[in-house]
Amino acid sequence: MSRSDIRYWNRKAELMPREELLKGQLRDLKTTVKMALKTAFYSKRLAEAGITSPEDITSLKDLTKIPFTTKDDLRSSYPYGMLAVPKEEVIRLHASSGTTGIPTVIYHTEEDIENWTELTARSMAATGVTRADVFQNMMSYGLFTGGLGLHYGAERLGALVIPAGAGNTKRQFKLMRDFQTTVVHATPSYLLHLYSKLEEEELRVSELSLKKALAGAEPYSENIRKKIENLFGIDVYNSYGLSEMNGPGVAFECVFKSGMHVWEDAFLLEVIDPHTLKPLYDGDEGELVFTTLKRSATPLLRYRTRDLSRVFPDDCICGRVHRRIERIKGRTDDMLIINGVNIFPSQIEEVIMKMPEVGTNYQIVVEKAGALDRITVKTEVGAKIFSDDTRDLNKIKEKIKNNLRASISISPVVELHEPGMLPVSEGKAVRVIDVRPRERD
Ligand code: DLL
Repeated sequence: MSRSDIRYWNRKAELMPREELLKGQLRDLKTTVKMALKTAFYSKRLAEAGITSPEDITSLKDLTKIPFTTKDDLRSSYPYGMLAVPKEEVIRLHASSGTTGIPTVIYHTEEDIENWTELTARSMAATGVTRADVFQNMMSYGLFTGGLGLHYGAERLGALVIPAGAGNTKRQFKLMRDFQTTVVHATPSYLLHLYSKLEEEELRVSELSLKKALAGAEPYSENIRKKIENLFGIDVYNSYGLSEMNGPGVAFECVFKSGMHVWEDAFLLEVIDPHTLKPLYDGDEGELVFTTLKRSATPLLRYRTRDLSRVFPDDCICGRVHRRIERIKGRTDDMLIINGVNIFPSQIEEVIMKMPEVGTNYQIVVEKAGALDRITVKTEVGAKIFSDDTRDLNKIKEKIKNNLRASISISPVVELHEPGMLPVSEGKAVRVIDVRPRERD
């Protein structure tokens, strides 16, 4: 990539000087506090912290006076406790269900949707998508934000949008071939699944016109990115977002693929230590916390994402003023403790996906074996390897085991599976199955 590959969607918003960005952030933070004070939830929560008017915020440093908001807060104010405008002004809601059953709901006014659309158009343009592209959206449409979120942005950009939705691999291939799709939007696990089905459909990559994939909604390692890029011969760009902050369009890679630019004119970014809750410096790893700056229907202040990352302290070659975050390492709640050793599933993925023998899908199972924890890493390997001598299979098993032991000090049981044998999901991949009894907590 070179400088000539850089495309800006909104030069003013993307290239403004840092001081101007910070000035705008303070102005919009005050507006957000003003809106938040209109909600049943925040009027009480902010008053407890001594904030009763936007004038109580005089600089960005005052942000730390504001209490954090969590997913539980959103749930406990279900359905309308966090709505800041009359219902008549709301034109859409999105909801995410999670595991507890009570959804978290985010409402949008017309202007909120307009702002979100601008952000997703800007994000896609940063990866080089143009009106000449055919964009096949393989994310699910509905309450989930992945489908509609980029759909609107892609239309704004002027691309030809195919609203395919998630799943139905056969139809996805047909659409890709018939309409010469150039850009797809999907979870990384679904992209790997697609590849594993190519052969079954008697298709070759060369028959497709694919150039790019925008991949997100779940964690994936750099090695998974490389794998997808090499298999399809395309560029893969990382896209991060969460339904509480609209959905996709919070942070996106540009053509340089060196971290994701957080659109800081729309989201105030903090990185905190998840234990002490103190803000950290750029470069330090911690939990991402966001405050909405441009949303009136559901303003959210200091929302704790549970996602772990860090801010790159240096500037990107693309010149955008918006700081970049590193690929998400995991969530504070998905760290596994295996016989006392702390590991994130992403570390296991990083090791196994580097190995050429390992196929496109894997799963981690954690269980009790007597007093100890037992971790089993199940991976698919190429069909050819399976038809070979079992001695070769054992060698691969040993190699995976040794690599995991050497780099992250775990000694798992390794199981090899034929391609297509491990479960795939249409939405976010379920990589870890932890069946240890709960009392370990
Ligand atoms: O997954 C929004 C989205 C849709 C993002 C499409 C990107 C593309 P939720 O369902 O609320 O929203 O899940 C949000 O997913 O807190 C992260 O833990 C995880 N996540 C999202 N994108 C990434 C990514 C959408 N690129 C949760 N890398 C977030 C790692 C991601 N994790």
